[in-house]
Amino acid sequence: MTQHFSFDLGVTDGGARTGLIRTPRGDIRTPAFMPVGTAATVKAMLPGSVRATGANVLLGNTYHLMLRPTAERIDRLGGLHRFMNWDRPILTDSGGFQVMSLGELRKVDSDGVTFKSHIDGSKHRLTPERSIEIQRLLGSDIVMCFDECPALPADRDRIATSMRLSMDWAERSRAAFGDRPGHALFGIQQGGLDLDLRAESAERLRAIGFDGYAIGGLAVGEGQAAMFDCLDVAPGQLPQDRPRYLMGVGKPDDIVGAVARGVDMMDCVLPSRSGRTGQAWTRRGQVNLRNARHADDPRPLDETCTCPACTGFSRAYLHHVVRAQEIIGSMLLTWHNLQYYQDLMAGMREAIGAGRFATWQKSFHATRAEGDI
Ligand code: PRF
Ligand code: ZN
Repeated sequence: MTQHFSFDLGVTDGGARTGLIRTPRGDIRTPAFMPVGTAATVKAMLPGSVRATGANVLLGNTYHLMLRPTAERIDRLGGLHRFMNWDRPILTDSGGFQVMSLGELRKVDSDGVTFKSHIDGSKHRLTPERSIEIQRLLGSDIVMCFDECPALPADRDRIATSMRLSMDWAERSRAAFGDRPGHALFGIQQGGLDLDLRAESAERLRAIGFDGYAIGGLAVGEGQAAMFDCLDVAPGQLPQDRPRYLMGVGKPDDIVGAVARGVDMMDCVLPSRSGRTGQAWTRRGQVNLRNARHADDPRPLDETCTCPACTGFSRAYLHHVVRAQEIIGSMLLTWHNLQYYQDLMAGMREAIGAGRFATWQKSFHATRAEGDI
């Protein structure tokens, strides 16, 4: 196994690309979807089950883990991989975005962010240096720069100032990270929907130099059309030979559109979170299992899916356990949704590799119905 972090670009088909990220903890085939394990768990899933869906990298969160159980405690217990029993790569977000969502509870200055814990109201501070230190204590394989992500819509001045602050913080993140063979540091492009600001941000990041480049500041309320317009340009502003990671995206059709535009990695709480509310994503579209029309339906949720929910249970059973708020309802639907997302990524990797991504994309859209199916 390699002791270094590397990225090999594979096949390019239109804008879409396949690739291979190598890390000492295992390989990540791209395009990759990262299930979210915010609090050292992918909720309702055992690590082995997450692995069984085909996931080879998870996302963890600086913000949540620093508050509870704290980075120092996880370090004393042997690091996040051992703590949560996941031995493959973990990417950690830096906390900037999660702190931003606190609204009233936070205050930004040029050095960092002071905020109150959503758990007990206690006061905390994150700076680029502290965020990088926490991610090192966690044992993260892919560390994210500390950034600020403004909510959209926002005026251009506000977005420009925020982006320049994030670029200063990217420089400080790079210096704090130092040289750690086998571990990677990713920069995060900001700039809202303004392509000139995106270009300026990309230039700053390229000058600093990172192992990978994230596209931040999207999927924050601008809508899919505006996000795609930005993604028609933003990935091309980043280095061709490094992984590109679109943060916090998205619905299946967002993911397909992002891959078509040259994105290699994505993460989203959607498959796991919506699984816990009875929402399922299938090849034919979205299914709300709370709906009474499933009560007598003996068919599987998705007849082509290999997950335990689809091979062992009927829609009627899933409807029942969701309605009765049984824990197994969350377990089965989370598993199914994560399986669907991983199968989606595998299907895209195969199609891109075979040079038939455009055809694949047409059939993806043709098979799906809008709304609840
Ligand atoms: N920055 C960071 N994490 C993020 C984002 C960002 O802009 C987003 C935006 N969709 C999700 N997660 N650090
Ligand atoms: Zn399934």
